[in-house]
Amino acid sequence: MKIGIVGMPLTGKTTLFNLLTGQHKETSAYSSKGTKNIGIATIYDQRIEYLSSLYHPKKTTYAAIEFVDIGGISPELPTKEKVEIFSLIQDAEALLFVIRLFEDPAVAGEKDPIVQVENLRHELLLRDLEVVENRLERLKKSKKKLTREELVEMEILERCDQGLSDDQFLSNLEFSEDEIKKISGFSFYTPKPIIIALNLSEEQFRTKSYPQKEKLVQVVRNGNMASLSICGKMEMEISELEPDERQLFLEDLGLKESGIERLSRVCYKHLGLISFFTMGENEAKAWTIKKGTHAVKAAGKVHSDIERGFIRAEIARYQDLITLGSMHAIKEKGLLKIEGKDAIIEDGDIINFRFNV
Ligand SMILES: Nc1nc2c(ncn2[C@@H]2O[C@H](COP(=O)(O)OP(=O)(O)OP(=O)(O)O)[C@@H](O)[C@H]2O)c(=O)[nH]1
Ligand SMILES: [Mg+2]
Repeated sequence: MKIGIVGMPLTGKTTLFNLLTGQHKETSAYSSKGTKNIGIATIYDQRIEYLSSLYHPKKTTYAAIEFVDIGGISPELPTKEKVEIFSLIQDAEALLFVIRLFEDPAVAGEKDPIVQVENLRHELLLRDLEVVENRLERLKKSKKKLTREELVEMEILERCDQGLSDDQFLSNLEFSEDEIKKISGFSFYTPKPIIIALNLSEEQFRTKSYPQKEKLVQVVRNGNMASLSICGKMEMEISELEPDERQLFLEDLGLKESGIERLSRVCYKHLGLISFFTMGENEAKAWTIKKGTHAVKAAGKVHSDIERGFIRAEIARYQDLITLGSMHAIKEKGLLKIEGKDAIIEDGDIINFRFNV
């Protein structure tokens, strides 16, 4: 799973990227333009920690999301540069908008959060519109008679064109699964799910009050987005503390976890992702799948051989393990489920796949 970090210049994108991935890329009060940073963020999960404490495997592996941090997008940039910057996140499955609310006279940049969101939306929309119109023009000008396939494509693109021209994201339009497949090759930006990180000052974070709050709630709701508040500066300070100091600091703020842990979890959830776990002497591991995935496909995540030679999945519920304390007890109580290929995997399932190749 890959998420692109998008925002206008100097909103705190690279700062957040560093916090998410544990890297130390340069941040500055001057715009970074065309840089691209790639890194992996761990999805912290108490459950895998518990599994690990129970069985002491040699290795514990958390679920992970890849983040790509790109240069700021400002309306003044030449179109060619904007296209180049966006192309760095063309293959991302979702977008994280970093919207700045903190004020800092030393750091230039757009202050109005609604203007920032609208700007980003507008740029994404334009990118898709350009692609749609170019393709439509080529089809219409074609000297050859259009094939049936091309006629179908044209009809879908006409609807895209209409929607985008009406300021609608493609995610807001209705397409059948088949139609989505037909246009997936264009790698459009506006069907991607969006998560908004509101980068607040410490004061705004503590008081939960900041400019345009109600309007932002509305924008998030209307666009089917997810949003959360964070404070980049404070997160930096938190990340530099020792673990027990960190806990005290968070408790003082009335929080259970850091904003970065929250952010990675919100992304996970908004994308409809869940985790299942595998346990062995060597490794306790969290695997990421979409909600609704069948057992045999989940097996394929672990190894293609296991998918191919799938016999059955032995599934324990995480909650039963918490209650009963061991896999042995779960078996004794008859709570270990034996499932076939089509079983739907639930969040927190602990799975042992039986296979034969
Ligand atoms: N006061 C304050 N400053 C911040 C915060 N987050 C980032 N900054 C500062 O803002 C400046 C820009 O931060 P970056 O993380 O580089 O921002 P960016 O969005 O990656 O910038 P570009 O890539 O140039 O568009 C730096 O000087 C940061 O120290 C914050 O939450 N509060
Ligand atoms: Mg940056």
